[in-house]
Amino acid sequence: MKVLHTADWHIGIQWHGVDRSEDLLGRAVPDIVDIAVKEQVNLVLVAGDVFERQTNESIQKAAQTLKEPFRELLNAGVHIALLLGNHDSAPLFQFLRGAVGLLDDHSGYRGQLHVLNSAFITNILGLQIIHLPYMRAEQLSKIVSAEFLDASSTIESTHRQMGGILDHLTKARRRQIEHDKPAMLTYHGIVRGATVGVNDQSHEFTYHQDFMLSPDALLFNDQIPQYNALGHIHKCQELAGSVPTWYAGSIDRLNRGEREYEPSVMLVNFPGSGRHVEYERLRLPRPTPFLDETIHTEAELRKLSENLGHEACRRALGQITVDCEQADFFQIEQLTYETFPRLQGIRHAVWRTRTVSSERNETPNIIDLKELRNPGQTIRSYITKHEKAGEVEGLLNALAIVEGELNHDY
Ligand SMILES: [Mn+2]
Repeated sequence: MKVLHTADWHIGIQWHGVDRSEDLLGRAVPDIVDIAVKEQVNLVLVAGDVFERQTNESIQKAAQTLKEPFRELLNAGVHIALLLGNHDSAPLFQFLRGAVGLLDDHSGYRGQLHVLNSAFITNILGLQIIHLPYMRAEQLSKIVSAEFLDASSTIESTHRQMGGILDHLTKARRRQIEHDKPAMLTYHGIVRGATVGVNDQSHEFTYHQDFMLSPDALLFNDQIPQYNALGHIHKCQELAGSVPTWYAGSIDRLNRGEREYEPSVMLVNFPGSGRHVEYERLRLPRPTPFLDETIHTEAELRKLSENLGHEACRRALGQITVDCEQADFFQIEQLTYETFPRLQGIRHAVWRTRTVSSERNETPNIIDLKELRNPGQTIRSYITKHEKAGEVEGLLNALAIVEGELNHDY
């Protein structure tokens, strides 16, 4: 039984207003389908966040567009399992089943599309899969009795309690599997101990707002082939444990902070005999180039374009800082847009460094703040630098709460 574990597709996501469908549906997803077919996997598991946003037209369109790669997999006899992430909705998955033609009894596909939208166990081709979709505090507290929760609790202690409930639920499911047969656990959310940053930048800066699953609630039997397939954190990474435990990470770079990131999928083989799964991290071949360059002259721009090559320039996103005299800027700016067509129309994607000091005196409005790459980090460093020592902690806590409200799930 061979599984391709992927997660966090975020179909429908934009970068500063630029639609990323060409990157995700035009390259990353077809590349994943190719790998799945070539490697003859039995199951493609998307461990949550297939879609970026719920209930809007572009997402319905995305679901329509997903039907082609999904049909290709199902026709090739590959099963697909979609775990519900915090960005997904069960009706949308159902819509996708309709788009693919699975609501019709005579679809003729050799594979099946499985929607994993509750905390249960599903058996696919003999593999026991414990699935835990992303659960909000309200959903978790419905599962257990209210007296389990301390009404006077702070956000932090509530998160701790929610984490405890989640651990409890996960361990209860774990007890229900047949312990002499291979098993996989898939969860969309944070496992304590996972890291969230590439370089010094975090991917999803509200992680600390969320509750976490404890690593000891995961599968751990090293005498039976077991694997923990995680989603939600955009960075592909292995967690410590007695059985392989991986976040597959996102399938493309989503912002400039991820420009060094290598989007990947996991290939996991549950052998018919033996005690361990075999697994391999496969890097996706065509990640989107993200720029973060400073240039001074047209010659430097030409050299950069030569080094990257035409195709990479055509696809590139990111930012070009131009450090030049005002008189030269217009010309360089035009050439930059010609070289990197996707940067056109994006505020500050191409900008002249010397204009910063004058702009800084303007009162920032909320639109400017939202367009900052990482407003939370900007405000956080401002507080740390400029506020009195005794007030810093309180302000940082307040900021964390505001961030949680503004960016509830990203
Ligand atoms: Mn997520």
